[in-house]
Amino acid sequence: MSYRVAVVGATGAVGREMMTTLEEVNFPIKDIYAVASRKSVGIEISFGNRTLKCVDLETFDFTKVDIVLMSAGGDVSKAWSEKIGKLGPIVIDNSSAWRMDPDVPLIVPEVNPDAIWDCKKKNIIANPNCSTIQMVVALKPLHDAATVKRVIVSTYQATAGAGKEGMDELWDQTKAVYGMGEKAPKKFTKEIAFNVIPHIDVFMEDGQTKEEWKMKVETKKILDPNIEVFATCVRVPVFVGHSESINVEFENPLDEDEAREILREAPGIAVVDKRENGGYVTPKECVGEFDTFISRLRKDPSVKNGLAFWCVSDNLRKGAALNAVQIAQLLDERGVLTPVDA
Ligand code: 11C
Repeated sequence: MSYRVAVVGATGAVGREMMTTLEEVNFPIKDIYAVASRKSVGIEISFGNRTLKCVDLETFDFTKVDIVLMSAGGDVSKAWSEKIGKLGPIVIDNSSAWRMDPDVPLIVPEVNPDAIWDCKKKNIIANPNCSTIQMVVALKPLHDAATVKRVIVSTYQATAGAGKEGMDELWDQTKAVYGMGEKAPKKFTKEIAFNVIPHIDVFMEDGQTKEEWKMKVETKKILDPNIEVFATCVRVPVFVGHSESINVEFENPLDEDEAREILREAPGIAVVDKRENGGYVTPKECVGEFDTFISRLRKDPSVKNGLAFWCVSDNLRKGAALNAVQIAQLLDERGVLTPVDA
């Protein structure tokens, strides 16, 4: 029982993680193709102990695959995903192009797996924004226990969220301090090395940024439209791993010890919360991990039924590639797709 898979955008930071993750979770693969834009044709990509050569998106025959993992940006996805879906395969798209389309499910497998069947409308499934994914993984079991009313979140987002160019800019500017690199900002609006920037994605009319808006509307679509979310999204000089400080107001009382136990039992979550020096997780420690880590869980006495916690996750893994691969696993588990050799 196996599937034919294409990764579109295979040379990018997330595309490469998709390859690594498919291999690590031992996804049942019959054939795998690395697909990219024409300028990347021939570039070699590792898949386990094999080396794949990138093939051209423009000429690739999508009828020969069952699943397409797409991480090539919103414009490429808008131009290609619907066309590919009409040819038969299911596209799992990592961009923001389709997330708010009512005919496209937006899925985090630990949170709303039953939405998977809605993919039949367009043969597209949207992968949420990285900062939303880790937050809803943490909120879901707490929402089931005490009904989340309102969330105030401040993010500390790694440069990997802006792709390889974002990480390169942090590296170059760090070296520039020692006279060995380029200092002028290119990808970010201000210097990111030894700095923080309270701005991710474009500004909207009401003063929030699109990243902040995404955290609100995506949480409503994935978890519950009644939840109010107010976000402040900040870029920090970290290579990989997004952190979030989250304050939650619940409808019903939820004791902090009970919440800790609920989170310990929940899928995709690891609680590291020792209330001592170093008894919490930082982004450096979450790199390459599959779990979303919860630390610093405590009562927020400033509101009725309030809790606060620290949430860290690898934005290239659970925030992107891993969640996409878990959606592919869900397609398999729920029998949405027929394996080629069934
Ligand atoms: C960042 N969260 O850290 C963004 C990257 O909508 O998929 C992902 C943007 C998206 O810059």
